[in-house]
Amino acid sequence: MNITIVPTLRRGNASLDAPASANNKRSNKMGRSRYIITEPNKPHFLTCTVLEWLPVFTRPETAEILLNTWRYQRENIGLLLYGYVILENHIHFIAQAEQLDKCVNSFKSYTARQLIDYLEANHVERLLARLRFGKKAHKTDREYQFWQEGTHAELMFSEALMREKLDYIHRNPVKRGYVDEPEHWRYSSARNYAGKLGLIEIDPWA
Ligand code: NI
Repeated sequence: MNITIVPTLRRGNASLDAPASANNKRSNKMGRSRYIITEPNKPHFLTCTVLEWLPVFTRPETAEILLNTWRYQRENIGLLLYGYVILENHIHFIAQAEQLDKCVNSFKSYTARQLIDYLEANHVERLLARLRFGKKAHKTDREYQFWQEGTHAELMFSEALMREKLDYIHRNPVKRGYVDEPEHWRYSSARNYAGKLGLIEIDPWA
């Protein structure tokens, strides 16, 4: 799993024209353009999407798996989690770590395994069939593909952008019409920022 940087701020960046690394060559061969997080210790806005936008996080138990994994990474590998939201088929979060790229990759692979285990144990056959069907043929190390490949990552290079993205994250469930106010959505850090108790602790951007 690579980290894809798609933001406007990267466009036209001269470093993108640098000689292709082995990794880039492989990506080009596969017809994808991919960029690695170039400043892996800085805060980034990240988006992970379930394969084919399948609605998996409609059950509290599945969202729990994500929350527990963030909790573990905060407590054990120094993840700074500034904000997050879980929607039924994708998540957004703003995070920082010494090696954020590795951190996100392990988040994705660990949660994918746990979520597949959950779906199997609960015989959610239709979802599993789609996740099995969507698996890329070249991925012989697994039976299912859970997350879409790559992770949308944007460097939070300014205070203003950080504020804007936190607000964007917290307003996601409102924009979708699920709730009237950001802090009415349990599965985001909106409550933490409103001075209420959130489902997990975060690292509020002061
Ligand atoms: Ni969204």
